[in-house]
Amino acid sequence: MKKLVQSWRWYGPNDPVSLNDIKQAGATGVVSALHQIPHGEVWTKQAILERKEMIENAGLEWNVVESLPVHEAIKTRSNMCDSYLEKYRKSLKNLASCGLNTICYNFMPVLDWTRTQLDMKLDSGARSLYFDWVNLAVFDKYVLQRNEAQNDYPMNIWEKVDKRYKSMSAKKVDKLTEIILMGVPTEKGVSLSDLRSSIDIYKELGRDGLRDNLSYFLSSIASICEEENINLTIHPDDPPFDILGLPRIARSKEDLLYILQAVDKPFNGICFCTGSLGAGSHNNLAEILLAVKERVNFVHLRNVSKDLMGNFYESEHLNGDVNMAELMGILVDMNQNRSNAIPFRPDHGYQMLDDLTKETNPGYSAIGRLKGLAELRGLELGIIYGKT
Ligand code: DNO
Repeated sequence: MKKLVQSWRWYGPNDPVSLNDIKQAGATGVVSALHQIPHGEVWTKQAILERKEMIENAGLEWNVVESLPVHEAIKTRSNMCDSYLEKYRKSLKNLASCGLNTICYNFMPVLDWTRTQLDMKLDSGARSLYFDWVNLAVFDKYVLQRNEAQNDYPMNIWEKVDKRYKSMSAKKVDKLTEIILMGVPTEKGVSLSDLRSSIDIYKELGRDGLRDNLSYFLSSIASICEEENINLTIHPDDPPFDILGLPRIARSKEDLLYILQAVDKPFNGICFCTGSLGAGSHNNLAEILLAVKERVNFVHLRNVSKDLMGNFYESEHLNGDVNMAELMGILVDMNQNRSNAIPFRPDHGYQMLDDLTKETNPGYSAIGRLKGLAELRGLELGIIYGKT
């Protein structure tokens, strides 16, 4: 039976995890992006080929682009939208001409994935990423000082929020702020004032406006994607909720189906991220995967453990609220009907063993992901064995 393509995210030549490490971990595919190019600017063929050659010289294949970022002007459809769309189309064309056809993006307003702690210590001594609603509300009320914050959390949270804030040193509040405003590690984060003005813009736009802008984006790139045989995959919102007054439109089965139908063409696909969707108790992952499976062209496998308040930490790949064996069973079946095997990557991993003493990108140290990949690979093999 056909196997999924084991892949690994590589942030490029400055990533502390080397291409050789990736090879030793057993991945064959590399998921990478040109983080050095400012969001929205054209990825030239030369820059793409340079990265491609680096990866191929290590005996690996650049199989997925994650991400080709969508500029805020496109998300908000502001003045410069059409010129950024033109640039996006050029980048897509250049990528396709270099043989890169699976391209991931997200449509999250301003902030990409959001956590409130990057080094939560587990009993074993390993460290993981954590999202805590009380800390988010501390930031929202006391740092961002957003008026509407009061209405956006359950009433009974505020006593805890005030207490938590009072117990925090200024240094801790600064750290929390830095973590929330952090984007992709190799790119610069968002400033508080940018976040404030963006919140106003998105308030005006609302969820429906954002959905319209996503449809406009997809329609504007449809012909180039079709001509160039590109599979575009939207990454779900992480976490799958509106946060800080910013609307989010890729949080659930309904959202994903809406996106697929908005421009109902095969190029318009999904990056199925089990950790992002799994952080919402409103999501039944197997049901979602079965509903959108024809259009899933890239997969992130990660687990989460939620508590009753909806706080969650990123747990071991096979251990947590996400039933990984069930999902892997569906993926194995899906993969058999594809002409090209579906790529997956272990999305994040614990910081553990020797990586605890190293400078690593949060979620992207080597050993935790190596463990995740090994477990997932074994799970897939076991499922395949059971079917044959
Ligand atoms: C976090 C990642 C995201 C993802 C983007 C895709 O670890 O899963 O940053 O790459 O949202 O556009």
